[in-house]
Amino acid sequence: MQPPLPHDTSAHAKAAQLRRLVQSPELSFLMEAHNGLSAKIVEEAGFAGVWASGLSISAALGVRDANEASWTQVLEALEFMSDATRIPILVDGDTGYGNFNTMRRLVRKLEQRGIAGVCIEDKIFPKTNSFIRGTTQPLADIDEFAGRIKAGKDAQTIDAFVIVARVEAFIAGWGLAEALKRAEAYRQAGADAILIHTAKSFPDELLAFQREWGGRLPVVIVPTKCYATPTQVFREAGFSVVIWANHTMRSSISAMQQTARRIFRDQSLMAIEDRVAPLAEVFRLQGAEELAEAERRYLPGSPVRAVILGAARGPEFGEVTRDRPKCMVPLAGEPILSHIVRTYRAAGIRDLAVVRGYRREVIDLDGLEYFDNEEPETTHEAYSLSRAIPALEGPVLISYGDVLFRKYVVQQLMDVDADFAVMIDANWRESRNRDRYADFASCSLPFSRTTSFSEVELAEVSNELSPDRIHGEWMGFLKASSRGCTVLRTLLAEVAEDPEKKAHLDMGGLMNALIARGERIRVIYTTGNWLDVDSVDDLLASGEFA
Ligand code: SPV
Ligand code: MG
Repeated sequence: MQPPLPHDTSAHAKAAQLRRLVQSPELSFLMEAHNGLSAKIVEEAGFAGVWASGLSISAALGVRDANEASWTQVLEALEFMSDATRIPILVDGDTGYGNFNTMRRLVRKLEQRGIAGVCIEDKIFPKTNSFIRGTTQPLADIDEFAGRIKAGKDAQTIDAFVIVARVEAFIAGWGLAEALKRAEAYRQAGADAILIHTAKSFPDELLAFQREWGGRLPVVIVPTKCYATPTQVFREAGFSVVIWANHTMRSSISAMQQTARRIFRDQSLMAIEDRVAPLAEVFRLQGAEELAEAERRYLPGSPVRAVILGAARGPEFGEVTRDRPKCMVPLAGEPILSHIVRTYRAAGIRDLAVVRGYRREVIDLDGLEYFDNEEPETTHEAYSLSRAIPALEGPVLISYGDVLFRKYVVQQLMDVDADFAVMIDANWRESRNRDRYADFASCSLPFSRTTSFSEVELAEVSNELSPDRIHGEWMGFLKASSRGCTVLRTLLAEVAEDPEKKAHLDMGGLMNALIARGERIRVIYTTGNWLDVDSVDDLLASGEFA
């Protein structure tokens, strides 16, 4: 199971988290990443930390793992990775990019970018990857390297920042005694952990080191070549951290090669489209939704969004709605929903979301955002609206997929400065005479020439109000401000969790619940200019709206 992501993403919290991983008696795993995207993918996969691999970062930049990318260029990549994630990053700091002095500066710069720790290896700048002629690579002088470790520890300002000393004795073809001697010197210099590396396909060197080392400091390994060794072997040997060091980079190489070759050969995208991540996934990983919400919050005159409830079948239409929801019933050659969308757009609202339910695949109008109620037959309107909680970042207008209206209705609601507002048709007797279903409204004041300009509030919405309490008919619009949306989201989240409300609460009930919680719903009285398409008669009468 994936552990919850940490809330605190400060450099201090990330360093403390990495320190816990390194020091815990359990075996932990760090997964390689080389840019913001791969780091995010590693985090989403459930890893508790990232290995910012020098090999992978340089490969992604198209250069060799031989310090061809300058350390400030690496720092740039790290900054994106750190910004994209909440889990700690252990950086492959190569040799520390020089001597004790570059190491000091590196540690400071890493801390500033929210990096949790750095691993440096006892080689000489510029270094080469350990798997390229490792035995020909000179090792650093022990005391000089110990000085690099000590300088790094003295430079860190975040107590928990982790410095791992990487011992390359096995890589360079030296034996166990040299590896142990070096590890001990680095421990005395203040290292927080030892990384012992091997280029062999069997973990013998690692296990031998671990036995002799005797747990003087936690030990980190990079079993790239020992891929056939069961992880349980490492766990039982008491290693602290396993680094899977280059596998997002290598998998991306395979995927990119296949895709590029295929498109080159086919001169077409046909065979590839279903094999690559959809664009929507790219946008999700980039956090496009958060930006859209922030725009609503911060841009002046933040655009109003409309959420249209289109989940209902409308059984009163019989055969007409056997294969489509009510909002897709044609009217003057176009679905009702198209007319509604056009009216909203004419009123200046371009950001439109629809909650689909019954036969949802039929609703496919372009340019709309869709949310789905997967249980339309057994749930009611408030639950449908709860499916669109991510869209409820105010100001938002909520309306039905079967209510036609003139654009001035929208404009009036947009102009109201209140957390919640509704339009109430004062001409309610007509509905009552026609004996059709109507949501009647009781308000703080009845409609009159003077009240229509004063602050009237909604008291209750119900189909069963006694006539003496009715002041009008609710027209099916609810406007919520940014704050109103916050309240609404909380209420709707409760609805989604409550089987009774999920099954039975309609929009009228939702508004009554808001009122019961002390929320005030402003009333705007009007007469006519809207139509609830409830029957074939209504459908005929709706011609004038089309
Ligand atoms: C890296 O990932 O860049 C490493 C590990 O340093 S290794 O490639 O195994 O040397
Ligand atoms: Mg490296």
